[in-house]
Amino acid sequence: MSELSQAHAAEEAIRAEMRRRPPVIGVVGVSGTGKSSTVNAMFRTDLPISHTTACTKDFWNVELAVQTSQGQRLLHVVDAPGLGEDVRADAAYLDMYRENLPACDVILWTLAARNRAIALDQQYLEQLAPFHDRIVFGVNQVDTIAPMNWERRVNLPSLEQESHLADILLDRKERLAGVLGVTRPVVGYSASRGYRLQELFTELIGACPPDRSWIFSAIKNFRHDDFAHRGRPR
Ligand SMILES: Nc1nc2c(ncn2[C@@H]2O[C@H](COP(=O)(O)OP(=O)(O)OP(=O)(O)O)[C@@H](O)[C@H]2O)c(=O)[nH]1
Ligand SMILES: [Mg+2]
Repeated sequence: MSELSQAHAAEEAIRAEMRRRPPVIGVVGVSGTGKSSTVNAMFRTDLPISHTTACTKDFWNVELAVQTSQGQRLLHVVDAPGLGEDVRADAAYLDMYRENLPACDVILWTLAARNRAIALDQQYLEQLAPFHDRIVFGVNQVDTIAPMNWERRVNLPSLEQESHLADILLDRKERLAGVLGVTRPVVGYSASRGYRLQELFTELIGACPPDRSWIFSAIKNFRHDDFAHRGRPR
């Protein structure tokens, strides 16, 4: 087979797999850490969020696409209900996680930067062992790190916040690795400020386990905001 026809065959294989089973990113974690806000900030969707009470009650599938000269590249993002909302809801939510996570190639597990008590996350992670190899931890809300003096003009953390963020990331990385038995990527970002979303996206695209990493390679040269929202989430 010539190089050209090999390239055509590879392109056809990508298109067929994109249609059959597009890449899927799941967004999970404790209630209020900003899962829905993160999906909205990255992909300009309008998933419901709440400033006050637990919000997402079901798994929402958001279908995204980017148009290329070779056709469409697809990406599905799944927004999960938050764990820890209520002790009476957790068992059912964990069952929903076990049911839905096998379809996710990569999982973003969100934490809130100011919350240093991660025993809940550790307990849930222990119950979700089959998915550990595909998790990226996102430490969201870095704009709220003390002393909360975000540099608005340049949209960056202040020097004090930057230094505290480094301590936070090191601490969470070590304590999460302690229950996982492996070190997974930990990215600090802010959904509200649109800070380090591209770094987070790049980390997610790179975190797919080997059997499906080729389908993620087909979208790795795009930015998160190249993916336009198509249709209503369901
Ligand atoms: N300051 C700040 N607030 C944020 C950020 N991201 C999310 N929030 C706030 O966090 C709160 C919860 O956001 P949601 O997106 O509803 O959180 P969730 O994880 O989807 O919550 P559940 O659906 O209940 O699991 C809202 O008040 C958001 O505005 C951020 O980067 N910075
Ligand atoms: Mg939500």
